[in-house]
Amino acid sequence: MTVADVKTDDLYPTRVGTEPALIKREDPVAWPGVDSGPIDADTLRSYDDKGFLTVEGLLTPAEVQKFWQELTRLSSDPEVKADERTVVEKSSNEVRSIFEVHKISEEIGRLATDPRVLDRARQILGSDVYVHQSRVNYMPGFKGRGFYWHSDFETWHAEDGMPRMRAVSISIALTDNYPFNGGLMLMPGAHRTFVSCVGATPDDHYKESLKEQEIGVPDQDSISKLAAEHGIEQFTGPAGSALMFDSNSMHGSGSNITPFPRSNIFIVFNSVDNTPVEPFAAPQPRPPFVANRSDFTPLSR
Ligand code: 6CS
Ligand code: FE
Repeated sequence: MTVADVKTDDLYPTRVGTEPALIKREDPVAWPGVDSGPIDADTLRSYDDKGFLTVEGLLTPAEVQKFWQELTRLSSDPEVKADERTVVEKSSNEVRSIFEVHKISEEIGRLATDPRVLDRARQILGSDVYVHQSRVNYMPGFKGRGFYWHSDFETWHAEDGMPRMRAVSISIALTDNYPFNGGLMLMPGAHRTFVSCVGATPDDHYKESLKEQEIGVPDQDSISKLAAEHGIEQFTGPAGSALMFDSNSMHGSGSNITPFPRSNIFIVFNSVDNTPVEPFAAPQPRPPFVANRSDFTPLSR
């Protein structure tokens, strides 16, 4: 990595070098600033340590049913299917994800300001927060393709211009998450290492990366090192449970060949003190439906 390629204010240079690199995280994980909330002290410490936490029964069965019906309505609406914010599976043309879903669906939008969700995000990020990105993932049965190992922050930094690791994602399961139907895998503690990737970002990269990411993907040697040091845990649990994970968690999921879909609602909260600047390693920013670059109004209950 030559010095010329790295922006002076870039703590996490990526996609600019010729060799991968492991860079020590400079940012806190659980940020100071919001002293109370639904997360107890032990759980917050564990989040800081592992980079993720789970919430059993975040949604009631009745709410799961309501959101499952909403997901079914969205995926069968031809207008939604034709929308540029909808990504279909490479192999089956079935709906894979719908982005900016908190704006498309009022029901799902209300989740972003639900105290059970919002207060947890504020507590972790230690500040007011806004939605950086939202999506529903369908991971349909039989043909649902997984997501190879990656750090979300690597993409949000390189392509969306997110300066620091001060964002948190919540993945709310609307179907039962089993080990065998593509449950998300994470490396506990790997969030304290930034894996700098090799390979320049192509123009309009998101059109490919949201189907199958190839640039900004960590090299096998780095993944092996992190897996050896931290191990791998898998998020499983009944519909209604939720996973909250740090923007730099190393995570991935296998494909789903079982008849059981693994569908979730995914909302990314960013601190209002961490709003995007110019991309750190991409020719142009990604479109607003993938990365909010204009509305940083603090969310309130
Ligand atoms: O590129 C992104 O922003 C999305 N890609 C993945 C695989 N996870 C995070 C995020 O939704
Ligand atoms: Fe991800």
